[in-house]
Amino acid sequence: MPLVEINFDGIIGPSHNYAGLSFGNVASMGHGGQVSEPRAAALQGVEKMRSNLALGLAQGIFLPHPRPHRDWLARLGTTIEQAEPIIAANAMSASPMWAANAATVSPAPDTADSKCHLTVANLRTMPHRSHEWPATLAQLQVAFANDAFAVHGPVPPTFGDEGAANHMRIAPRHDAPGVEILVYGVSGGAFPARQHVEASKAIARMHRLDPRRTAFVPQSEEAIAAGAFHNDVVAVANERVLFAHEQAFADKQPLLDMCAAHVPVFEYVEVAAADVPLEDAIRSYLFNAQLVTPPDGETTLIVPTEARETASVWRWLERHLAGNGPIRRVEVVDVRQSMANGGGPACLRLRVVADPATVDPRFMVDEAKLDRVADAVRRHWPEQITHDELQRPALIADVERARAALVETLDLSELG
Ligand code: SUG
Repeated sequence: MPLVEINFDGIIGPSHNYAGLSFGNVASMGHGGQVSEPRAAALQGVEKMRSNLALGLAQGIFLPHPRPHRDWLARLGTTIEQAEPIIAANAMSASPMWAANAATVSPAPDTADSKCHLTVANLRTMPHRSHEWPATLAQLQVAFANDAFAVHGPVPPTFGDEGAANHMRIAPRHDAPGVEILVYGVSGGAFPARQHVEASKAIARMHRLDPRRTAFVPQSEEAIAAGAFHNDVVAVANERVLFAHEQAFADKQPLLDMCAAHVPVFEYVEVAAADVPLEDAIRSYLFNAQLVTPPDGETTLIVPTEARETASVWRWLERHLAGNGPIRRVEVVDVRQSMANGGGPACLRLRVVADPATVDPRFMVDEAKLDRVADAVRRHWPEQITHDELQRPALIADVERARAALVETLDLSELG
């Protein structure tokens, strides 16, 4: 079976809430304290996966992590009942839903040993995300236990690594060698730079990438300052196409030259700030879209509803579709619950180029399995969570029971 791109979506967990935990993420900061809807959120995620299946794409899943994170609380010498509210919120976050931050993935055609390499992200910049990696690593080790993969532990926490949200790849096709692009932030602005170049370089070495086909590219300061806390808020790539905002990178020319040199069919699609201001791009998450190649070969951009509601963005997309640009189709998905925490369609998925037969089948989904996931969500996910009830014993019991039901449904008890 040939290598294909599989999108692994993080199932949105039963503790999904708005605690305003991510400094520099304008949606998280703006929605802190609001009432969340975990059930609706998870069903929106399931619907997104269904529309990907309908396009003919291969689809996988990752489990929500156990919440509250009792081990982390114990290492802080406290419990969910006794912790200060901010510590409790950090232990209750459903942030593993954003699977683009789970790991950095280098497909087999790019690596010296022809294995697909995955490095779990340490996510050390934000406290609520810094404790994700052990449970993520445990899932990666089960899902990708086959010899076709090499799964690595995190880069030491001295250097921040936020996974595939800062990684792109340009290749003639998914199954051909390509240029790997590792984007990093330079600190000094008002908001933290979450991806450090030292971490990106460590990953390139661990993944045995060819230095001639590896680019280390700084994010522009204005992008971070405007709220692009990850590169995937201002740029996305798929096969031969790089789609980015004019202000995404500090200096784009060396990157464009490297892509053109190694991938002659490379195409760069830039959105000018004069057409779509950076603020509109970030509010609408135009670039936090899934750019995919369905079996019919028509490059498709899967955008959130917010993109249709932002006049400058929708105008740009309509004009591009009417012209002869490389993006041939736009699909709109509703992931509003995740968007309010700064997570669009692309944040919710990790791309892995692999032969689906080499992946543990419990992590792959079809319509029937998604029906079972949706059923568990409808039966067990809380309808709403208010910010002041994150330590309420009945809610905590519901959240733990809900995840246990899903784990059983998916037959993944070793990750219980
Ligand atoms: O790390 N939001 C996430 C959103 C991650 C989006 N991922 C990508 N761009 N790939 C973050 O900032 C908000 C949690 C809260 O406020 O409760 C949060 O963690």
